[in-house]
Amino acid sequence: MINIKFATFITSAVKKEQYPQHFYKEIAFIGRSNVGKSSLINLVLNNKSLAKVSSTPGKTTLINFFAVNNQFCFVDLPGYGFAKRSKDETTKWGNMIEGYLKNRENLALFFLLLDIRRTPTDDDLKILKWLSFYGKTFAIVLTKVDKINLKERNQQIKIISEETGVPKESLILTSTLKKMGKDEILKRVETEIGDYLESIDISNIKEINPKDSEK
Ligand SMILES: Nc1nc2c(ncn2[C@@H]2O[C@H](COP(=O)(O)OP(=O)(O)O)[C@@H](O)[C@H]2O)c(=O)[nH]1
Ligand SMILES: [Mg+2]
Repeated sequence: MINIKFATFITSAVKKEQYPQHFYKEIAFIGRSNVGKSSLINLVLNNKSLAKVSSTPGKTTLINFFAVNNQFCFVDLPGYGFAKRSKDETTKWGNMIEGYLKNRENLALFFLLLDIRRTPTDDDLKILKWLSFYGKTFAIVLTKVDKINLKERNQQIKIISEETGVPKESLILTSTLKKMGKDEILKRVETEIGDYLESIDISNIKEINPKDSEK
């Protein structure tokens, strides 16, 4: 199992030219605002300061890159679903996400977060369409599982599975409140990039200097 030793903020980006230049495989996270993305990234990385970075005013609408163990990279994509967002902002958001999906060869795995209590929205489904259009590997993570009882949970799992076309048993259940789901997330990451992790000798990898990549 992947052992998280440390994670550091690398840089923020909007377009391709601003993405960090590295060979790290990237694991991207996306979801509606308030779905629990920051909380989940914190749980997985045991690191409270990272989410602080991504909730810094201005940075929530950017793509934020974090190096993990100097082995791979977590990518925090901007949230969506703000009722008040203008058409212009929505277009900008779409271009940013689609641009990342289209252009980033490092992208190894994509986690789409859905609140277990909600039926997936058009925006959620739009992301799924892009993922299959660009042939990207993804997993669906259900958040806030603690908020409903077992019966409701099973009902929601059935609805979400039907709406997304993802088999029930492939949905990853999480609750940051109950510290549930961290191992499942890391296992999924390992399934995807385990061979790559074994192939790199981390003793040779230079420490990332965040200032370098922000130039
Ligand atoms: N009960 C419960 N609350 C959660 C969970 N995950 C996040 N929250 C709460 O949901 C709100 C939004 O979480 P946050 O991580 O900031 O969402 P983000 O906007 O997607 O980054 C916060 O008040 C969190 O405390 C969870 O698993 N269970
Ligand atoms: Mg957040």
